[in-house]
Amino acid sequence: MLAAGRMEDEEGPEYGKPDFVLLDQLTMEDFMKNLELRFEKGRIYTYIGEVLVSVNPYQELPLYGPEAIAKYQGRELYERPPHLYAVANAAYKAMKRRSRDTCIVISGESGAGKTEASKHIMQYIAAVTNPSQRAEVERVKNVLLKSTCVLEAFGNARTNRNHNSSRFGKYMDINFDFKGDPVGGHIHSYLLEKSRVLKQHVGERNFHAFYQLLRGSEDQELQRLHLERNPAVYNFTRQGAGLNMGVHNALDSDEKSHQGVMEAMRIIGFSPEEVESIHRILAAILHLGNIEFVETEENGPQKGGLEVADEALVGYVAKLTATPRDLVLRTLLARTVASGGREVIEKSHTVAEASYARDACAKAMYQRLFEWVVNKINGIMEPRDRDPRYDGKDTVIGVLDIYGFEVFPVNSFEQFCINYCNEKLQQLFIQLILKQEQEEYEREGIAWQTIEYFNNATIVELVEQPRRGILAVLDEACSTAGPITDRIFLQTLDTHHRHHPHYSSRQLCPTDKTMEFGRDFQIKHYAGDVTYSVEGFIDKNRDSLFQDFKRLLYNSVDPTLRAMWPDGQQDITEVTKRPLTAGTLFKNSMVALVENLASKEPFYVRCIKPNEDKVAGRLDEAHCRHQVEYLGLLENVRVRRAGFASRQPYPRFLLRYKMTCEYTWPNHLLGSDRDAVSALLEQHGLQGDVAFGHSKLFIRSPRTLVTLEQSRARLIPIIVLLLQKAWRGTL
Ligand code: AOV
Ligand code: MG
Repeated sequence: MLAAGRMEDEEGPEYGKPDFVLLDQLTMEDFMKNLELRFEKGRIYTYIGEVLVSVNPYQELPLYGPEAIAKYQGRELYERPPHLYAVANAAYKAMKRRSRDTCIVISGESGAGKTEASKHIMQYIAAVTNPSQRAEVERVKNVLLKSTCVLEAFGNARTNRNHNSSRFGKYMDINFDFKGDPVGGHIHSYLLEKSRVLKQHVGERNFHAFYQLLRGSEDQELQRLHLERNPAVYNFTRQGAGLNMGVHNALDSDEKSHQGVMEAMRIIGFSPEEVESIHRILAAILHLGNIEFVETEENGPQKGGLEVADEALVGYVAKLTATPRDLVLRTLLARTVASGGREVIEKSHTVAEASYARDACAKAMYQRLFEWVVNKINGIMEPRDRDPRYDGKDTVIGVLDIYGFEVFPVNSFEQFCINYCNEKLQQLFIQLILKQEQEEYEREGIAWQTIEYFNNATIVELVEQPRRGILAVLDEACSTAGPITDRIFLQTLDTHHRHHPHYSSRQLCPTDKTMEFGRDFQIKHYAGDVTYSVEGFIDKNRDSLFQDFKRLLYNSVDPTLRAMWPDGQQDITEVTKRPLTAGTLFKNSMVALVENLASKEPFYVRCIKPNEDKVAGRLDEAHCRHQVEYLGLLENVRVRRAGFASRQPYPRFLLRYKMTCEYTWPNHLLGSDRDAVSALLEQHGLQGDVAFGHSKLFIRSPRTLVTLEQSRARLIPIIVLLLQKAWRGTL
């Protein structure tokens, strides 16, 4: 078990190296030994330069809270033991000092601790800002903090990999004014895994919000919604009915969370009517899920041989969505189609079509609800009451917490998108940390030996390449008129990628029995091999919903629900343009995300999952080694070691340390800043640890910086005293 002791300021040798760069020898064995040693001692954080490696402890450690925050506030990265707070602080300082947008990119596989990390970062930022207690800033901070709880309720679910797994990607910008206080924010959400609304794997649950509503509502409220408390009553929640949230903290039951979410929504600024609408929509989705269709003998003009097994449910859906009952029934049983010109005819569904349409509607209702919640929060967080003198000069810290790489026994379109997203982020990491680093040495004229690393660009290409990439082939299949099967889609993929080193299928590799013929393809991802079942790919990519449902919900008298369906205004005869597919929309949003992140100064948190069983304090060596390998952490250290831990432009270096040297204080009279820096380092005996670039000083070991920092800290009180005396004229 972990020694959950108090956080120490010192990082003695018994805790291993706080930075992997400081390892005596850089082998995988040494890396793992250091990681394990630190983990055993409750040191879950370790640096690689400015990158933070974090191992999920699966238990509460006394590392967080106001006391710990105070220790990191305003400090330099190396002054305190490695911590998320130090990274948050570094990102904040970089933004404030240099007026540069920064971002914190948190990556790692499902359950590695990304979401928890993002919450600690937000808490740090909230704690260290707004010392003057401005009301507007407090309001924004409250919304920022509380939004997490609401989004988790609607966007997280229990999976077999993580009991509180994010089923959407989240990138949150926090806007800061010229004083460095948060004045607003914006959340971008990425592809919610909405298929979960319909179906969950054994041991998994639907989104938390459903169980919270059922288990946490008062009896009266449930009666109003025509709901029963037991989730086993509903098709959509039956699968996970016996399961609790299962989150780390045992107190976090659905019931308690419900109260927390209600409170958070109130604080954020959701009106009671809006909260009521949200609950009605959730309830309507649950009822919709229980509606079943049966064929009838009689062939009435309206029903066309189809009817709903339990008509009371139709009444509930109509009441909860504030739409006419007859119309709900008609929309469930038939659809209108344009038959040339402005003519429309009504076409009855078969049982299969009606069930399909019902499911598509349930998924879409949930997705629109989720997006509406995100937009509502964004509206409230939009920066307002800006000082006109500084308007438009906000700087931003972005925090990225996205769904981690995941593999399940059966993987579908959603896993494909999630894992593609992780490939993109890994690529960005390579570009920013490895490539950029090497390029800088070249630019500055510093001798450099290139380091080999696995570049996953080829896998990203396999997915997103125009025309031949998997997404393009999928789109092509979706736009083909007439019946196109998942099997044909797979065959086309095989034709295009039969020689691709990262693609295979059973047809191409008949000896591989892990894949099923005509059903699966496999991608060798940077983080491991994943077999995807093509079943449902085309359908999920097309993501269509009959216009009748959109129109029905747009015509609701509930203003909140109506606002979620603006496209319901269109008439069936006007709906001709094919909308972008889910895959293409996702790809576009990923490209934009990566561009956005690349334009900011990045800070990285690399999360590691210690074991597959969510057990506290147990680190499985092989499991972690695999992650260290695919995350490219050893290469990261190598680049850092071959290179230099820190680099600073000469003027900035002088500004900070000139007081520590008689030749440079208060101003140097030497030829150039570079000469002055050289004299300063010589006086400290540190010249052996640095290299002089064209414009920057490159410092090999963090110890050099620590020595300089300590020397500076010793001198500051003396200098302050001298200055005070000078002002008083007593000197
Ligand atoms: P994830 O965000 O990386 O997975 P989470 O942040 O949800 O993973 O972490 C999973 C669980 O691990 C949490 O619910 C906690 O129980 C525990 N945990 C994580 N970090 C800590 C910590 N610092 N201290 C204590 N417990 C922790 V996913 O969202 O599935 O990719 O899609
Ligand atoms: Mg998460």
